[in-house]
Amino acid sequence: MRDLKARIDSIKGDLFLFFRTIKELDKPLVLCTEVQKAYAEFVPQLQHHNADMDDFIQCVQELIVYPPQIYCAVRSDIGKWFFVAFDLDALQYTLVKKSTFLSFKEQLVGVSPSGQWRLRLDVKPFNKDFPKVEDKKDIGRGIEYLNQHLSSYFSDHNEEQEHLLEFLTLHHYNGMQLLVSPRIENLAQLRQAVTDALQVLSRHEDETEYARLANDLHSLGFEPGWGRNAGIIRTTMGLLQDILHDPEPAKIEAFLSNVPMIFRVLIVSPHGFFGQSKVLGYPDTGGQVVYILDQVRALEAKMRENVYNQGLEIEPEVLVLTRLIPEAQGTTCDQRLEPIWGTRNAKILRVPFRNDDDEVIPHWISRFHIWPHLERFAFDAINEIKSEIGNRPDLIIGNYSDGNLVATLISQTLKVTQCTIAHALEKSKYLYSDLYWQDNEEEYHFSSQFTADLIGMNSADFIIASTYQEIAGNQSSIGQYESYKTFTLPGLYQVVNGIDIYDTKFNIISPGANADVFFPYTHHEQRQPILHREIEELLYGFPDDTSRGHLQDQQKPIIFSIARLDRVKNLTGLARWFASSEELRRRANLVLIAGHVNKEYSQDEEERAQIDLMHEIFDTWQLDGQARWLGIQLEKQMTGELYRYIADGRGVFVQPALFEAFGLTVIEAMTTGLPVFATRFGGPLEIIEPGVCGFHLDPTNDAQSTETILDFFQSVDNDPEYWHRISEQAIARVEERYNWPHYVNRLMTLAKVYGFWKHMTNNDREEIRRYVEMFYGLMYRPLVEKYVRSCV
Ligand code: UDP
Ligand code: LCN
Repeated sequence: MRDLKARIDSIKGDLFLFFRTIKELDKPLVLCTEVQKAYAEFVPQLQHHNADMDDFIQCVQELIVYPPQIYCAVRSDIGKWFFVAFDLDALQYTLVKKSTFLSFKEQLVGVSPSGQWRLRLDVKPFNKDFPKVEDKKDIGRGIEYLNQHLSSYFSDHNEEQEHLLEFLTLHHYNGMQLLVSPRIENLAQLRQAVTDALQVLSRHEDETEYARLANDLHSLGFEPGWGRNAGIIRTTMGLLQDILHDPEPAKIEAFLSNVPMIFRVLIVSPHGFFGQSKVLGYPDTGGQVVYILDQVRALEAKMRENVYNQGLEIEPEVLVLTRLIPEAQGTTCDQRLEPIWGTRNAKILRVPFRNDDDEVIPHWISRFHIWPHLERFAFDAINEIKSEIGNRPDLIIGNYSDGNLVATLISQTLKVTQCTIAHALEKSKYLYSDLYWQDNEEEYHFSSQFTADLIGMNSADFIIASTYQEIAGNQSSIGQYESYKTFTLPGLYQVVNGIDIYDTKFNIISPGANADVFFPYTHHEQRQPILHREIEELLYGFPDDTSRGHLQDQQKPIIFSIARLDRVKNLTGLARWFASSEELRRRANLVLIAGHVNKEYSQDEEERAQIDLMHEIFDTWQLDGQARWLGIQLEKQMTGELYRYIADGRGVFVQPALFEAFGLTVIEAMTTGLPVFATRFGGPLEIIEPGVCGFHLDPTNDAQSTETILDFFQSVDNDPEYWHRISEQAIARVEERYNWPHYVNRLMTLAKVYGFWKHMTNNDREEIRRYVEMFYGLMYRPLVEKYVRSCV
């Protein structure tokens, strides 16, 4: 605090001068971009340029201006915030508590800052004894800190090693004891048994099969699961011996990774049309579905490999739980069970939503409106899950706000390790969706969603993020999770500490693209020329009920984009950039795959508004000869070959979203070799190294976005190799960083390490569990009940 004060004191004079100009803006809420703009105009008035002042202004996130007071939210570093109240009359300032700042801010929606009782959520006290990441650069590498923590735990406490023994005797599969028999009752016995077992193993070649060793190991107290041959068993037992004597962090992780504990995984993703065909591009059905299906394939393969190496004859099971929709619109979403292609045993299990009269709800419900159905869905699903896999799962992975809430309810009921994946947190997608929640309640129900998010993230044993920015943003912008740290839903509750992004539960593992579908355009032997005629028909055909525009000049390269047609994806923005640049229209054609061309086919309000807008742009700018809009659902193989076909013609891919949480299309396009231009707001900022393997766009700046794309085409004119250089680097970048085998390797390790950690800290977690449960019962449930009543 003293440091902060000293910092402010050193710039106090200039700061008060600057705030006078802010006051003249006559706006109660001044956003950081506006602060910076006002500051740039103000700087020439300063007698001396003040670098400390520049730094301070850079950190200002927002100003709440009710003269003579200005309250200021300052993000001094990633995840580090403080709040200051300035009095322009008294020329004084004070550092204020978060809750004071939030209450002051609530004036913006007409709530008086004082004289009212407020409900405040604060999870900080519950987490004070748990390890934290220390350095901002390590945010998202929670497991490394946890391993260190476990290491010092084991070194200092015999008692904790007893936990390890207890943990090793816990593992069973369908009644079969694994790893350590309960006959080994204490640590001394375990240590001796390990030494004896290693002695036995030393007499065998690495390749000696487990069956030949089973009797000897059994007589020492060891059960199946240590490995399929002497070499693997020796490694795993050696790791255990090391841990019992000198528990180094890396060895703890390596040992736990070998423990057979995950045979059944439940993945939860309730909303949308979750299917394998004819669903992508619907309002709620995009990357999350693609991600989960690719994840399942890679996960099952990894689990099978693990089980094989552990010497066990167990068939791993993966179940994706989603909603059954009787009005399935030609998809398989009305089927209870659907095997997942490319797996041996993984399935989609669909459970319907039911109303209070126990009737199945037949129609699709947007993800923004499904909140009242989730509790019933979770408890109905528990029985169905048990009947499918005959037991409780060993790991539950929730996806998106709704899936994470359901995963919380199921995990807490069945007492299973819970992993949370957000995919996208809507709070950062929709500016000030927290403060103005009441204005958007009917359309979006953000109050339920953000409450569910807080419950999900605080219940999770570990959280997987796709990028660093998803958790913590960067030096100048806030992370998606970070935005849940301190905020207010005026009239409902204030969040003083909602989540700590330095928590060790955060881990970054980026997804990849399915390598069988998305591979470089140069891999000719793998390509499918058989699809080219259909692709040409798609690209150069005539308009009909599902398409608009007919490309006149087929020689031009294609500027391509594919996305759900929602406002934030901003495909209408891309159409506008293209339309308004004569030069771009002269050089390239535009092809968009998005939503529906015929509004009658859409049930989603936001999509319908975008359809109207897209037609308006086509009409106003007379785009039909140079742009083509396809409102179709493509099979994945076709999408992969389409990207490559466009790369053959030296086209490019543009992802123009106002915000993109991660951006699978960016990965897909890059891996096929298309130069990519993608939004700088969100995941693509991290995926793309600008000028090396692609380019960033500022979607709020039409002129600059058009310019960036145009510059590229001009550079290619000057040096045709330029396209190839970017293309090669894009392929290399994805190969190196975004792949599923790496992903599932890490996921399995996390599941085991955090599963073990959960076992160790079960009692200590009880308090936060109860707190979150209370929040669920007293906040979330009444919220959704109110919503149900308002619909009646
Ligand atoms: N997609 C598709 N057809 C469409 C729109 C999207 O096949 O009409 C696919 C796209 O190829 C990608 C996914 O859906 O695999 C979209 O993922 P992304 O992460 O880009 O965005 P999201 O829809 O998840 O926000
Ligand atoms: C949801 C999103 O909005 C995308 O940014 C992600 O790529 C996708 O999910 C998969 O995680």
